[in-house]
Order: sequence, then C-alpha cells, then structure tokens
Amino acid sequence: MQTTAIAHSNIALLKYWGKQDGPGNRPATPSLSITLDALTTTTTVEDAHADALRLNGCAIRDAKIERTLAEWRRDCAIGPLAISSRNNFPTAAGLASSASGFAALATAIDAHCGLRLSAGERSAMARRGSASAARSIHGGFVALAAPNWRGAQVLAPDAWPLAVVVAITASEPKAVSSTAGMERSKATSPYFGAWTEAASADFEILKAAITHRDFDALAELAEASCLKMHALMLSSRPPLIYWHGATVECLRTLRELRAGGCRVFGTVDAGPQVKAVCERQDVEQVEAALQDVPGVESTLRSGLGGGARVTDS
Ligand code: 2P0
Repeated sequence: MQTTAIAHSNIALLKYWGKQDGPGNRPATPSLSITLDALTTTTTVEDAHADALRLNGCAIRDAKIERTLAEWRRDCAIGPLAISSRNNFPTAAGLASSASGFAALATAIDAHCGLRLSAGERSAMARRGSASAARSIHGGFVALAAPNWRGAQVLAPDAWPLAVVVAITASEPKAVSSTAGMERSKATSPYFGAWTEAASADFEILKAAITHRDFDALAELAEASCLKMHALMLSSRPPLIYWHGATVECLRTLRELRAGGCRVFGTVDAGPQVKAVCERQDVEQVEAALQDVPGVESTLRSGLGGGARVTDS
C-alpha cells in the first residue's frame, strides 16, 4: 500500500530569518507567504523494512529528513517507510524546495499512517522539518506567527489571484543552507535585535495590506522586508551573499517597471533567484523584461496554489 501527496512551494512576502532557542524549530519572527501552484513536490510513501529515501529518482541520505522523521516518531506511530519525492523545479536553490518537501511528506505520512491530524497539527509537524513548510500546508496567502506557530490562511488563492514570475539566475544548490545562515546571522549580525523587534509591527501592517488587497502597500512592504533580511545576511560574519549580479539587475528592472506604472515588485530568498509578484494582466510584460536581463537562465511562471493534499492512497 502506498500514499502520495502533493504540496506547493511558497515564497515569503514578509520574511522569516532566525529561530527561537529551544526545540520545535520555531521562528524568531512571524512571516507571510504566497503558495505557488506551478512549483510542486510530489511524495509517495510506502511501508518498508527500513527507511529509504529517493529524491528525483536517486537514492539519497539526508540528515535533516532523518532527524525530522526521528522527531515525528517521538510523538506519532510511524513505521519504517520507503519515501520517494520529486520536485518539478531546482532543489535547494532558494526556491523553497524544503517547504514543499516537508509539507508533502507530513501530509503523505499523516494519511498513510492514519494519524488523523488537523491541518494545524500537520502544519506544526511540517514546521519541525522546515519552518517555511508550515506555510505550504495551506494555499493562497498564509501567515505563520505566534503563539502557536502553525500556518493559517489569510486569503484564499482566488480571493486575490496575483501572478509570479521566477527568474532563475543559477540552478546549483546554495553554498550555505538557510538553517546555518540563520544561526550565523543570529550569532553575529549587529542588526539581529532590531530585526526581531520590528517584526510584529511589520507583520500586522503587511497582513492588513493583504486583507485590503492593496497592491501598492504590499509592494512597498514586501520589498522592504526582503531588503531588510538581506541587510541582516550581508551584516553577518562571514557575510551571507546569496545574490548574483543578475539578481540585482532583475530587482533594478522590476523597480523601473513599477516606476513606469506596472504593478510588480521583486523578492529574493536564500538564493540568487528573483521572484516577481505582479497582477495577472502584467505577467507577460514582466516575464519578457526579466528574460532580457543578462544572466537570467530561464523563467518560470506561476499563479497562486492550494494547500498540501493527498492525491492517491
Ligand atoms: C522565508 N526563508 O520566510 C525565509 C526567507 C528563506 C528566506 O524560510 O531552517 O528552509 O528549515 O526552518 O524554512 C527558508 O528557510 O529553514 C526560509 P529551516 P527554511 O521563506
């Protein structure tokens, strides 16, 4: 018997960077994201004699997945599993493959092992693997915040159907993982205290921009959150420079488009890709402009997607 689940990647409009001390993989700052329909992880689990993992068709060992399975087994009855997972986009390159990956894995295991978890419990389960995965349990606009640090939907995908163009500037895995980068920023950046102190107020303002569907406010606040996070990364020691030259050029291109009246803004995570968020009528113009930027290898287009779900059991 096998069970398959699918989950979509998400990108943060308000960024999480840094963890609380103690167990549970709780973020130090709240975040808000959009779930992307075109970027998916599909994961199949099957009973086995011992755990085995395949990613994109290759047998692998993954310390983070092994550690997370061990944590889940402390709370739930989960037998040995053969896990096979496939991403339809580059892995570990700043496109949130761990978000869709752990959301799909938690959803598949919940159904396969008959855990009967609520969406909130499944989100907390996914968070143990990767905090951003807590958001991919839900579709549309999603918040991850205190006190329980479970993802919660703010708006359904069709309530504000924005579009996203991802400009891929490099598809190899990043040099410093998000987890290691966050630890470094927390330990060494002189701005870390200011980052966490402003987070609750930033969260409320950005959440209001989403519920009011105020694109101009969202653009300004999301861009500010992204650049503030990268200031934190740049001020870490040794510095975390996830950007490539083309990353900056894409952001400049998007700011020019916005100044010309196009409703678009850019955001960048722990990798060199640029995600342009725009209104649907502008998506072709945005994609064409990004394809013209030297160093952009390819682009992906997406709308907003739904939450993680079982597809086959
Ligand atoms: C985010 N990122 O809010 C931020 C912005 C990247 C930059 O969450 O350590 O894979 O597994 O909890 O969730 C990526 O970090 O990190 C991330 P862990 P995760 O989307």
